[in-house]
Amino acid sequence: MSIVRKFLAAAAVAAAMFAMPASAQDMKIALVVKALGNGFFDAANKGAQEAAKELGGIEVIYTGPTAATAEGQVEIINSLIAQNVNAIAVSANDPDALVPVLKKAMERGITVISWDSGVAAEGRQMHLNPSDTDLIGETIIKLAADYLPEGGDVAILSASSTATNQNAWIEAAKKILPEKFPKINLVATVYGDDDSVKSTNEAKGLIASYPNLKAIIAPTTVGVVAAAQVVTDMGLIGKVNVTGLALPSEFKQFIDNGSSQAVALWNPIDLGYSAVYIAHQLATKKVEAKPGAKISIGKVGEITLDDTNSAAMAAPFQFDKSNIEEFSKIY
Ligand code: RAM
Repeated sequence: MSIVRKFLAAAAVAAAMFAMPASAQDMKIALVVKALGNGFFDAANKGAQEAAKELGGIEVIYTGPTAATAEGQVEIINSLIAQNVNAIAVSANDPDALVPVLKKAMERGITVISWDSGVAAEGRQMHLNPSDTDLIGETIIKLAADYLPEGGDVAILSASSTATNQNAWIEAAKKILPEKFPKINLVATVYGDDDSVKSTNEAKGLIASYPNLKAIIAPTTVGVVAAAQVVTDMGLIGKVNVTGLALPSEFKQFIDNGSSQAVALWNPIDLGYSAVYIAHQLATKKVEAKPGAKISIGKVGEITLDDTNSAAMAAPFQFDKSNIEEFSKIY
């Protein structure tokens, strides 16, 4: 090949490189969830992919352990660091256990945020709550109290005992109980680990232990389905009302059959969209995570970080017979 030809060939390669599609320079944002196989996180991933498409040049890596454990997440985050991702957005199974590995990620220049279920402040740049913690705490009790005018025994069926989000909501719920809902008697809090089988067994255990139980409050989309199925199967519809936080597409059948009067949730698609949008803003240095910072979340709006570098998205919606059909088609 002549020198001129060689030069022309090299120039063609260089030109082709410049013309390469954005995907060749993709920013990699990992959406690490509590566990795979959870419809709530699948819906969040839908929003995450939407944000990636809208912003362009982003590959979202949707990942998580098979069971909702911190150890599983540590392993995954280590491998994401090795893959050189640009950002990690995690819904944590434990506020503290992930801190060392997330610190390591940040030291390597990886943007780290938590969303849905937070990590301690030293393990992330910011945290996105789906909604105000006190409001969710009050909402889950009110959902039960609204259908118990005479009051009575209720129990909580939670996710894992270390889940930051559920623990914060339960604490908020307990705080307002005596003052706002004096007739509601919280008899127990049990943990189903966002696992259907364990949640089913825990729901059965509550029914066996507390014969006067009037409501099971499950602030987890996995637990609430398990509890409603138990109430249905045991013929307890009308005796034990199941409520909490539920994904309308998974839960519609239990509003329809009367094992639940009403449940609540925020939009999980918007939550996943926001997590990726924020991670991108931080990773591209468009904004710095610090108290008072205003961060755009595209079509969802804007958040302002508080003094713990946290912010909340929007108020939860309530679903009952009047609207669950419509929402079940969306998420
Ligand atoms: C489960 C998870 C998640 C929580 C929802 C309400 O899917 O525990 O973290 O936000 O329920």
